[in-house]
Amino acid sequence: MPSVPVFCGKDCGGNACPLIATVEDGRVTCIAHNPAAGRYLRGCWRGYNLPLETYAPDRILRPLVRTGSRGSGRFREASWDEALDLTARKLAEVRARYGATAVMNRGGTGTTSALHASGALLSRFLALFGGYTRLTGGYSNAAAAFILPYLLGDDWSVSGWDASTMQFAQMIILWGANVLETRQGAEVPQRLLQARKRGAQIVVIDPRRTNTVKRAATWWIPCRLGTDAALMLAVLYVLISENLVDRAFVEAHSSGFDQLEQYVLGNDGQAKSPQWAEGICGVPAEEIARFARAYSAAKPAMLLPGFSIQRVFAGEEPFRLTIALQVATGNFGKRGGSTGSMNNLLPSPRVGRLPVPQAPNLAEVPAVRWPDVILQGRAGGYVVDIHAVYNLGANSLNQGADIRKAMAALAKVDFVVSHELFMTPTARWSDVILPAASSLEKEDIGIPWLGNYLLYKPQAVPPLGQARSDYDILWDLATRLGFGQDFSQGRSAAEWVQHFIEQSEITDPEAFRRTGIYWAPEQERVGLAQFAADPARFPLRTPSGKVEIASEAYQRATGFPAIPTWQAPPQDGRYPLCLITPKSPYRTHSQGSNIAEIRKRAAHALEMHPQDAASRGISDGDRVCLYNDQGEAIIAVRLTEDIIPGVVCLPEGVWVDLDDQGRDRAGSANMFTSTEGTRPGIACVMHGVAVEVRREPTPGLCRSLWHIAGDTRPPTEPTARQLARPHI
Ligand SMILES: Nc1nc2c(c(=O)[nH]1)N[C@H]1C(S)=C(S)[C@@H](COP(=O)(O)OP(=O)(O)OC[C@H]3O[C@@H](n4cnc5c(=O)[nH]c(N)nc54)[C@H](O)[C@@H]3O)O[C@H]1N2
Ligand SMILES: Nc1nc2c(c(=O)[nH]1)N[C@H]1C(S)=C(S)[C@@H](COP(=O)(O)OP(=O)(O)OC[C@H]3O[C@@H](n4cnc5c(=O)[nH]c(N)nc54)[C@H](O)[C@@H]3O)O[C@H]1N2
Ligand SMILES: [Mo]
Repeated sequence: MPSVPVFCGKDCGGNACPLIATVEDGRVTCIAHNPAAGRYLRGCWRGYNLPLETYAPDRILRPLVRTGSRGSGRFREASWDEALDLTARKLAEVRARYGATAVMNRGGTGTTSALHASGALLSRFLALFGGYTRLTGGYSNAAAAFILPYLLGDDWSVSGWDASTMQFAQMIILWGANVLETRQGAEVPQRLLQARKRGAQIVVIDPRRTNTVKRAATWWIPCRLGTDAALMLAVLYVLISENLVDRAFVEAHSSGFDQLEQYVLGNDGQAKSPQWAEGICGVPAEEIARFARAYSAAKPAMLLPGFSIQRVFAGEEPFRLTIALQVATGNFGKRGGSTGSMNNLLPSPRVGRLPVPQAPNLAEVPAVRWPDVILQGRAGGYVVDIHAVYNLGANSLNQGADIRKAMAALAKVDFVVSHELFMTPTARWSDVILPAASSLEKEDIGIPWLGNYLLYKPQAVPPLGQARSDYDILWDLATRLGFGQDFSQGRSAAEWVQHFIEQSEITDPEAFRRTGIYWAPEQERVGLAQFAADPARFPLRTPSGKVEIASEAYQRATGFPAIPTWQAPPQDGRYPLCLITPKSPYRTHSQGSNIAEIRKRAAHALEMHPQDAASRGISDGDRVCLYNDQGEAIIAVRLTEDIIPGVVCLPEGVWVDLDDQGRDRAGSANMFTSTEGTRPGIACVMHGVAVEVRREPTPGLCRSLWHIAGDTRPPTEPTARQLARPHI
């Protein structure tokens, strides 16, 4: 029974996790841990269930062309020739009439590896096509990516750390980071559990009692959504007023701390004391002070912020403060400490990757605003009018903000094409759907989210039905449009992979292909360690050569204060509850939303604290209406004390399913989010969304709710063996 190394290659927080697939009679029957990767670097539930995706009964296996109105879901099967001819003709028409930038590049995060990377593939194709409109910022970390260059200069891109350095931390602060479920590096979960075992203090700051809290935390500090900046300022207040700041470190490594200090002490008339913060974030003043003291005493302390804390109103501020905190406590750039920046900012080993040429014509618009760009175009002040949308590895309609606006946008353009495995809401709103090969059906090199290693997978099984790899699809399309040779450079997918390995630092390619893993020599990297050790000799590339805690450049460019400040989110009395839309442990974003086994694992429901339910006459299992100005959903409610009062939780990624009144019956998180974005970064806001909940007229209908969210279709094969795998 042959087994081969594989990995998912999805934008899942791991991106490259070491797995082994067993192949029997041309089918993958089991996925297990790849022992060559050792004990820390491990896969998760999602990887062990890869076959559920490949062998799902509703997988699209032939090209489809729309027959009903757009969004109606009516399609007919077509030959590859017909579907590709039609796509090439439509794209060429749009280009001839409006210019190439009239095509919006919606390359998503479906695949992230060296060759079959949705974003790079589509950008390469469209650059050679003549240009496109590019979405900037993305949904993951746009606010952080906006602000970090002001603090750290170009060095922000190397400000992370290797997961193995968690073994040196005395305290690990997971600030809005649920790493046992979102990973943030495939080695992070096991390293965290190990740290817990050896007695490190593990503090989790999160409005939910997550699995990370339950399994790893020694201290859970529940705080209100989007109030982290206030809590951080109050921690600084304690450090300053109790003389716990590492003054020598601050002096040598940062500029502008004095300005922040004045603000914290109240030069605007308000001291940012724990008592002040308690009223905002709900954490008792005494606990804030206790936390600040423990933090300053633990050496080294590692602060790992989730991306969540910047996907909120004024999301630019929290990452300025996580960095200020690590500087103030002298943990910045130390082994077992961290810079306070995103942890996944370190280079991966040298290896070839699909080149993306410069596009001759390029328009740029902020990702979160993509529906507005289509709906308003130049007349609305945007730089371009969009006439075609190209989705590749993206469930754009479901995963961007404001689904109803996104529907209106997709209805407006002349042409929409998607490469997909499934009839996602976005595919449904397309004119042509091109069936894509799944992860197990493609050879590739895995580039990790975090870590100094690479993975290899051969094609474990050939594509099912008529599915083809995105590379092959685009090559064919490029040939029809007259640039096939430029696109492929004459290389098949396998030849590109071979070429990438030849360009790499891997010294034993045969072992890489056989074991599926290459470890680079250095495994304990600490971002900005040289600067931390000797700031005079290794200055940062910022105006002061130091961490710019006050950034005049930022103030000049944006008109916002040079130092991080507390900006209270606007209140709307109609919507007193705060919605949180985190990742599901069982899905990568919207992937798996259609798969019965996965839905059964995580019956989808709105989570709510019993206090909030009682005041609204709601009981566990009731059907409720969740609503705000953006939209409405009818959904089952699950009461839990694992969430603080005032906050409700709806995991992101469930496919929208509108009834004839335009209400969502599935509970898709982006029915409620807005395309407005933060200021000044125009980054998405997906946590801390103002909503209200009311009981629907027929209470109790969903007492057996843990079945309505599931699916009644017969289970797909293979089943039991996959589901038996433990996750993490
Ligand atoms: N299972 C799974 N893991 C994933 C992904 C996935 O799809 N599925 N996607 C990956 C991708 S692409 C990304 S960008 C990352 C994103 O990673 P994150 O943005 O960090 O993930 P979230 O689940 O949104 O939030 C993490 C935790 O923060 C908490 N939280 C939310 N808002 C706040 C807040 O205002 N303050 C505080 N203190 N806590 C808050 C949530 O309750 C949640 O437990 O995850 C990656 N990991
Ligand atoms: N409310 C809310 N919304 C969010 C978030 C949130 O926290 N809350 N998180 C945001 C974040 S961080 C991100 S990164 C985005 C992600 O948003 P998207 O990039 O849209 O990610 P997915 O939902 O995973 O969609 C990927 C699609 O690619 C398809 N696919 C998988 N493999 C392949 C392949 O090999 N080829 C092709 N052609 N297709 C493939 C899958 O079937 C799936 O439909 O979502 C964002 N949306
Ligand atoms: Mo993301």
